[in-house]
This record gives sequence, C-alpha cells and structure tokens, in this order.
Amino acid sequence: KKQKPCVFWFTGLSGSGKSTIAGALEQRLFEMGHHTYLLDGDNVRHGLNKDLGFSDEDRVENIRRIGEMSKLFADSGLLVLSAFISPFRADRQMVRELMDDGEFVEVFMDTPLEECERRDPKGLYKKARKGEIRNFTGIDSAYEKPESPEITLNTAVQTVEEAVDQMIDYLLTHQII
Ligand code: GGZ
Repeated sequence: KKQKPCVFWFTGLSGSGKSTIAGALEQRLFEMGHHTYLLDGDNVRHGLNKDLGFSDEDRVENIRRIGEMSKLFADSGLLVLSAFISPFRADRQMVRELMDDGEFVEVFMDTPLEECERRDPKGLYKKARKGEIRNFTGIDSAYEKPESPEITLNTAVQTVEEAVDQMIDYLLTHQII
C-alpha cells in the first residue's frame, strides 16, 4: 500500500488522550493495510529512556532521543505515531527540523486541564496536588501549547472515531496515504 514516511507527533497533558487516539489511529491504519510504529511512554520510558526522570533537563533529553528514533523509523518507511507530553515548544521544533518538509505532523491534544484532572486514570494529578509528586505537567511544571499545530483535537468534545477520521482526512488530503 502506497504511503509516504511521516511522523504524527502527539503533544498534550497527561490524560489528554494521546495514547488512546494514537492507538485507535494505528488500528485504523492497520485495517487499511498501512505499516505503522507507535512510540509511547510504555515502550520508551521503560526501556531506552529508563535512565531519565521528569526534570526539565531529562524531558529535553527524552524528547531529543525520541525525535531521533522517530526519524529512524520514518526513514525505514513507516508511519510513526509518537505520543509524549513533549511540554516544551523548542524541543518539538527541534524534532520538526530533523524531518523533511511535510513529514512532521504536530497533533495538539487540546483537552482542558480540568478534564484531564477529572479523568486522572492513574491518580497522578491527585498525588501532584497533594505534593507527593513534584514537577507534574500542568500543576507545577510548564506545558507550552503549540502555536500552529497541523491538527488540534479535543477529546473532551470529540469521540475517538471523530478524532481518527480527522487524522485520516489529513493523511489523504496531504497525499501521505
Ligand atoms: C508528567 C508524569 C510525571 C510528571 C510521571 N509529569 O499519563 P501517563 O503518566 O501515563 O503519562 C505521563 C508520562 C509522561 O511521560 P512523557 O515521556 O510523555 O513526558 S515528557 O514528554 O514530558 O518527557 C504520566 C507519567 O509519565 N508521569 N511523572 N512529573 N507526567
């Protein structure tokens, strides 16, 4: 099946739906006969990057390595889906610059903090509010919103299906698939 290399870069708060949407997109692309690779905290922060924590410095290095890895997978011809908070604009810009024009698709998960905190699937926001976790994104660590993302999603008002449809439309209109 024809496809151009590309990196879908999901950015947003913990609980904003990055992994859920990336997983659903991966499933849809698989059904369409495309080859993908999904990078997220589960396969990166527990492996290659298990030496890194959540200081600003470590987050910068986390994103740098993931950016380089995403480029390698894209070079091998895959549609890469990378789902990390990636809170700093400069680091996302650095990854964008690693890629050829049009190959980097920034997907901003614009789910409001209140909704992410209401979901709190791992109870991390609660711990952060109590001061049991420090440097938690959105609480006492910054999240810099993208200024001109290719795609903006809000899972507080969109279904998973609608979000996936929006991304498939993007891939088709930009002739990536
Ligand atoms: C943010 C944290 C923190 C702190 C642990 N701040 O919702 P999750 O649990 O499953 O996903 C979050 C994940 C964030 O890792 P990333 O590699 O995406 O972050 S970054 O791009 O900023 O490097 C959350 C969990 O790790 N987690 N401590 N202090 N999220």
